[in-house]
Amino acid sequence: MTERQRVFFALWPDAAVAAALYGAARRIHAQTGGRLMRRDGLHLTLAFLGEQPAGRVEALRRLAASMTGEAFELLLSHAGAWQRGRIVWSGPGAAPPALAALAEGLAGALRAQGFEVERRPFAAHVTLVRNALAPPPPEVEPPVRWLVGEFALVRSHVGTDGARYEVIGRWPLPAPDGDAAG
Ligand code: 2AM
Repeated sequence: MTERQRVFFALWPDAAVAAALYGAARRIHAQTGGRLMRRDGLHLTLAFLGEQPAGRVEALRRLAASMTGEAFELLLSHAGAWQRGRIVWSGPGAAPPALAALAEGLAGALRAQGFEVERRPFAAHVTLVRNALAPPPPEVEPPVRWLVGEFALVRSHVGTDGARYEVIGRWPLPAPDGDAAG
């Protein structure tokens, strides 16, 4: 039997951003109840692929390396809920153009290579709580500022206590021309 891996492309925060996001998640969770996501698993999905034969992962790496994206700033200032309020997330007021371009570029490149990806429009969000019992506040206070300079390929190991994630590749997003670093 071919080994299969559950994989997706995502923005993966560094430790400082993960800590800030987790702080926001805890404050929101105090209002919503439910299951708080682990600090080391917080992420923003760019393109979800699901189960793939392990042999296809190399093609995903090549595809990622061929993407031409740019670094951008993401301000996670809004909160909301989906699935009858059970999934609570944080996201930007509007996705920065470089983020939308990266997600759409990945989806297009994946489809061109025969991978099945979601047809629904990209909705930038970081899931913070599952099985929420009450609605979140509409805003993340203070907002979480995330300077995004890379994207990642992530493998998810689904267990009885939720998913654990393993970053299996990272690719830089260079600063736009004329932008000072930092
Ligand atoms: P979620 O956080 O909104 O649940 C790993 O499972 C990541 O991929 C999660 O961020 C999850 O989004 C997303 N994901 C899981 N299943 C998906 C699907 N069928 N389509 C799109 N995204 C999915």
